[in-house]
Formats: sequence, structure tokens, C-alpha cells
Amino acid sequence: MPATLYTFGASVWGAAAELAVHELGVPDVEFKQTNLLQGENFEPAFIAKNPNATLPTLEADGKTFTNTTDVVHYLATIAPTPLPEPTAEQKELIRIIHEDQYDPNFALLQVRNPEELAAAAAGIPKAFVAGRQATLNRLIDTGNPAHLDFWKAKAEANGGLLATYEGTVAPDGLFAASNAHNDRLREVVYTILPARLQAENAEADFHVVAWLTRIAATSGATGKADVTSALEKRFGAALPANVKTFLDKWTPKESWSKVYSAAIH
Ligand SMILES: N[C@@H](CCC(=O)N[C@@H](CS)C(=O)NCC(=O)O)C(=O)O
Repeated sequence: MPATLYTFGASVWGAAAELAVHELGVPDVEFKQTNLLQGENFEPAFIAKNPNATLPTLEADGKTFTNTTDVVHYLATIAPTPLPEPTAEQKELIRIIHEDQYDPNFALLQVRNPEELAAAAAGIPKAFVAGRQATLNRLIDTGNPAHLDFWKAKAEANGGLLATYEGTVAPDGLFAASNAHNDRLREVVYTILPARLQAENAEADFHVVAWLTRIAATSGATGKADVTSALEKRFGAALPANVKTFLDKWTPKESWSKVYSAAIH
């Protein structure tokens, strides 16, 4: 029975699952796009599959896997050559890279200064939060009691960001949060990964590749040729040797090219 992977062309964590499918050659996985830019993940039909309303989501073997860690793990176990069970160290790296404080999605939305705010307000970040807000407002208007509190909480957080992009809320709070977030992203690249990234192929790789590629994309990289240089420019220092080796190993892979064929994200 084929599996269904709910993903989206611009989703960082969807990309981790897609990388696992392509790299491990998992057969019979159908990709279904769920448009996050239009808040399709908030529709009742999607929340019924995954109460977190997040991607990736995988339906397989009569079960539904509702977070990246479980999705990638399941894919790794059903691959033609399954990956070994992750070690405690790998599990810990996966857990850390998914901590909210290192959220790669906030890297896309963060604005550290007036120039970045102007760019975000004129580009994808604002289109993304505006699209989500329109869908959330429409869904709230339906009054569906099963999801009303969930939608309202999402609309409040998302609406704060939208108001800042639109200039109706002062940006100082977002500048401060964005600068602090950027420091934590640097900590991942220059402290956490050098200490924890392992040389052998492992489940954690899919999470780390997707995370690093997103941070590179938000640093101005446009393809495999400038992933490293964009990260080094953003953080103002050469990449740690094992992080550079890791990217040099992953970005030439066919799986990486397939997942990021339209654009790196
Ligand atoms: N910790 C969750 C995070 C997943 C996540 O945030 N996915 C993003 C796409 S990369 C998403 O679906 N966001 C939709 C939203 O938060 O509304 C996981 O690993 O599955």
C-alpha cells in the first residue's frame, strides 16, 4: 500500500522527509502538496490528520506520523536498506535541532533591522503571514468549535508578525527577538554541530541538511555552489571543518538536487 507524504515545496522540515525518501530510495511514497503560504494546513481536513497542523505528515501502513522525527525514522526503517537504529547521540542531535530556540522557520521571518524589515515586507515573509492570516480569519468566521481556540491562538501570533511587517506595530520587539535568534543559529553552526555531527550516514543527517540548507537560503544562497559561502558571510567566520565537510558531502547528492531543484529553501 503506497504511503502519502504531506509536504510543501518551501517547507524546511518537509525537505528533511523528502531527502530521506530520495536518498534511501523508499518506494511507493506519494508526495501531496499542502500549501503553507495559503494556510492549507489549518483546514479541518488537515488537522484531522495531524492535530499539530504541521508538515511533514506521513500516512503509511494504517498509521499517521505527525512530526519530522517520527516521519524520517519510519522512512528509514522501511527503506530497501534500512538505516541502523539511531544512537542516543543522534537522537539527542535530532532533538536539539528541533528545539524552538533554533527554529529554522523563524530564520525566514526574522528581521534584525529596518533594511531587513523593508525586504520582508516587500517579499515572501509578508506574503506568507498574510496568506495564513486570511485563511485563519476565514476559518475563525466558520465558528467551528472543534478548532476555534487553536485557530485563534495561531491568528494572534501570526497577526502580531503581520502587523509588524505592515508597520502598525513598532518593530523593536521583533528586531530584538530576531537578533537573539540569529545568535542562537550561530551557536548551532559553530558550537553544537562541530561537537555533535558524526561522519557516518545517519538519520540525523536529514534533519541537519534541511536545517543548514534553510539557514543558507536565508543567508542569500541560491544553490549548492554558494551554500557554504553564504553561511560564512552571514556569520562572519569560516565554517567549522566538519560542517563544511558535511555540506560538501550532501549538496552534490542527487537527492539534494531533487529536493531543491526549484529553489533552495
Ligand atoms: N517540530 C515539528 C515542526 C514542524 C513544522 O514546524 N513544520 C512547518 C513546515 S517546515 C509547518 O508545518 N508549519 C506550519 C505552521 O506552523 O503553521 C516537527 O518536527 O514536525
